[in-house]
Amino acid sequence: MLSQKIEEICNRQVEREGYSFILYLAMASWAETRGYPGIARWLYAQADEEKMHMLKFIAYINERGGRAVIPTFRKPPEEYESVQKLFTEVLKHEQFITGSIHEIVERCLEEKDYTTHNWVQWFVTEQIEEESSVMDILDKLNLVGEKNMYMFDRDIFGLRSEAEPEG
Ligand code: OFO
Repeated sequence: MLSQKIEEICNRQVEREGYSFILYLAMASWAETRGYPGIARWLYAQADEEKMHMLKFIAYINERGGRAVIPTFRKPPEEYESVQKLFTEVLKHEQFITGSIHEIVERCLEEKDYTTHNWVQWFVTEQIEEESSVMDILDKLNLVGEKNMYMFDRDIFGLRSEAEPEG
């Protein structure tokens, strides 16, 4: 059974993972309309992963005797100045999510909830991977520069194969 404090912080994470989902959808849609199919594909796949993260939290809260609350989400930005700026925002957002997951870890230790502590380790590891893959993309972007966006887009297209919307 989850304590009220753990239930609350896990529900806060439902909102944050859900916002990550729609944030990356908004970014994907922006990239798609700017003629960057590779970047759009990467972001759609990323959005899909975020939806899965949100669902994991919902399932966990409900399985452990809590009640997952589905929140409303604020509207993500529609415009991005450049691909570099967009991926800088992705990295910032992932760093924020890492901090948020670490707060759950801390709360678990305070509450001596070793079950949730163990369960949330999957997210701790996932965040290491997510931050590092975005940092790799930013390194690559710095190398190719704004002028070679066609090449960059073609490159990133090959990184993800799943999650292209139908139609
Ligand atoms: Fe990007 O890992 Fe969830 O939010």
